[in-house]
Amino acid sequence: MLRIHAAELLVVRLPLKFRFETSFGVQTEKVVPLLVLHGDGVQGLSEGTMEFAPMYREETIVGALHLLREVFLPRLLGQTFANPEALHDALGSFRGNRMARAMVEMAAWDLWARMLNVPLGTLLGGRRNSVEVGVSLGIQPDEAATVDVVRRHVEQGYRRIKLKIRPGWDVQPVRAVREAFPDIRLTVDANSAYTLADTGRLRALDEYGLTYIEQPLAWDDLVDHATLQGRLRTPLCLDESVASAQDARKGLALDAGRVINVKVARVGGHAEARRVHDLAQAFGAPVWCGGMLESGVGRAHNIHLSTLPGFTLPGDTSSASRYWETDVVNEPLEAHDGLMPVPTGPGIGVTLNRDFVERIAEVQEEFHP
Ligand code: OSB
Ligand code: MG
Repeated sequence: MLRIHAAELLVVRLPLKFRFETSFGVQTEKVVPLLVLHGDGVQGLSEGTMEFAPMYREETIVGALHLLREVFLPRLLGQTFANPEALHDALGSFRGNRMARAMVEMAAWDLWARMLNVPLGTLLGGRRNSVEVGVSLGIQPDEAATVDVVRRHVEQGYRRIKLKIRPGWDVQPVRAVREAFPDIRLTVDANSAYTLADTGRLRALDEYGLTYIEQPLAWDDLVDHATLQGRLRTPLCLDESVASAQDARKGLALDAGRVINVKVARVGGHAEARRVHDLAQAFGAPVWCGGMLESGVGRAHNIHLSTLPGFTLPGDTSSASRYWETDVVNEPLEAHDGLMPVPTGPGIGVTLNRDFVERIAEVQEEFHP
């Protein structure tokens, strides 16, 4: 049984080691909300991946903090649940806000796995001890800088390079990178910056052997993606517009995309992420695990999810040291030759660096029944 005795909310601000530019803006730091659920002698950890401003999807950090403090945690504290799914069901009457609900659900999975003394990946049904990873590279000032940053990451062994693109910065970087590296697995991510009026521009990308084009059209669209897919040879990959297994089913049934980027928090947690994975497998569609510039807590969750067998394309969960001078967890999460080892301890297999986190915390609150 899963008994929730207490909870802690911590919010830290981490400077990013690189400037991350996408079609929706520039990021130089990350605000990371962390949740600790206290059970019987063990603690479960999770990280919120909603952002300061609703640029990727609609959820925000202040919105999530409000829901956790005033709505979700009061429903869970002092209660006992049969398993993480039963705990998640206790929040089932609430609409949307999947990233906020996922914070509770993911911490419950970590807590449950630690209680059972098994790695989370094993509990979810995964069987790998390392997962293949690539990198997501932000928009660079010019083509030379793009080729340069790609070269550095290819040399580190990353198994796929993803370039962020936007209208006016798409064919040029892709052509430059493809000329320099004819054989690498290459993809692009537009974060919803295009419309069907740009079909010609996107069709020009068909020449460069991309594994997929990620989320070219609106964040909440499936229908226009299906129209676009009918006009392109390159597979589309859905990210923003899949918030559930039902969305995945509709997207694949419509041929709105042929690949799915699974982000565990975007779909509301591990149980729903596994349903997206299972559904995609039934359609014969590959999935891969996306990232949201996570700290070590969210990164460890992503690694465990990626051990499921349908994750057949490299994910975005690259080495933590690429992002942070100091991480919030004690264990290094480092890929070698494009393979990220799965932490072997119980649960997500990482522990909070309390000294560091409490020293920099902008929010530190405790909750009791
Ligand atoms: O679209 O996959 C995305 C980061 C923030 C928001 C959206 C996305 C991303 C990334 C970075 O691509 C992936 C990572 O390195 O964690
Ligand atoms: Mg994306």
